[in-house]
Amino acid sequence: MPKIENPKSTIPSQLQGLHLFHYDPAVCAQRVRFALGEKGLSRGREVKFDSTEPLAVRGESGKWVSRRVSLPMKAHMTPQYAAIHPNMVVPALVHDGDLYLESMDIIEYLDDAFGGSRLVPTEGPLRDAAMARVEEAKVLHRSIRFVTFHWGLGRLAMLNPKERNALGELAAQGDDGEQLVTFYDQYSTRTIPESVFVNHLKNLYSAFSELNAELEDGRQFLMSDEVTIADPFWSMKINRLIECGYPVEAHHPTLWAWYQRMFARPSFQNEVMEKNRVTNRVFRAKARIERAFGKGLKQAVDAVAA
Ligand SMILES: N[C@@H](CCC(=O)N[C@@H](CS)C(=O)NCC(=O)O)C(=O)O
Repeated sequence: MPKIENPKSTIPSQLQGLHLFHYDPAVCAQRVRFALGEKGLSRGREVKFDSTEPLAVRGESGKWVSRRVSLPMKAHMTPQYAAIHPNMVVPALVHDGDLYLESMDIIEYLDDAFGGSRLVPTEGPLRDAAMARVEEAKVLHRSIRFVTFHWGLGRLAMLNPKERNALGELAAQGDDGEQLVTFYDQYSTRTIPESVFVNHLKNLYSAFSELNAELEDGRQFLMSDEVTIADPFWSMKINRLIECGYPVEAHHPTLWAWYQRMFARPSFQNEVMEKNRVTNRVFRAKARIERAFGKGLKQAVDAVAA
């Protein structure tokens, strides 16, 4: 997979072994951590994301160094992180000084570079089908952002004018490939019409219904009876939506059963949930309150389905 040539930051080239720039509750980082777990690689030392102390730059055998980039603290919107990832999103991976961006590319890279379960099928048609499912999931990531911000994070995710200015300035030097500037400008000034959020929810609902129908042939995982790269892409989305109150079991029962199989895997428990339990509980409690007031994601999904 293409490594990033000449990153602006001097940090990646100093790192030995595997280092993941990530945030525990971030869906895009969760799928990479799941993949690391499936490859038999576990979480090692925790260091500051921009630390170049002698101990912090060292690799650990069979482990990855955790470089936490706090999204609530806006650590991803700093010049230090923007020099590593010009889109200012997590995750980013460094292996022996080489930088890789984009969760799909990172998982493909890990799959080739390490042993453990094979995640990208080697057989042509199965590989193409799995990668098509991943591409579809990537496009729908925008919908996840709209839905989870609206029904999950709410006001907590709004940026004040000073933060929006700082983001705009940083984005002007990078490429803002994830369109953070426009999104945060509109989201923080409440200028996104309700219909836009509902349309994103409809996109997700119809994609989940399609997956649900496919799984009805009895396969254990999305592409076959083996886990592939497609499974973490979709299960992390569902995990986040469940946290926000999406009634998956009621609307997509076969997809729910598949999600349970994914959830039970040690790599899901250890690499995704282990340090995400507090956020998970907070999200779920908030969703319960909103549901009780008739304003939750549950009611919105029921309306989309009606
Ligand atoms: N296409 C990218 C998407 C990365 C992405 O959007 N990451 C989110 C977390 S899931 C992020 O860092 N968002 C920062 C923000 O919304 O401020 C990938 O798959 O790696």
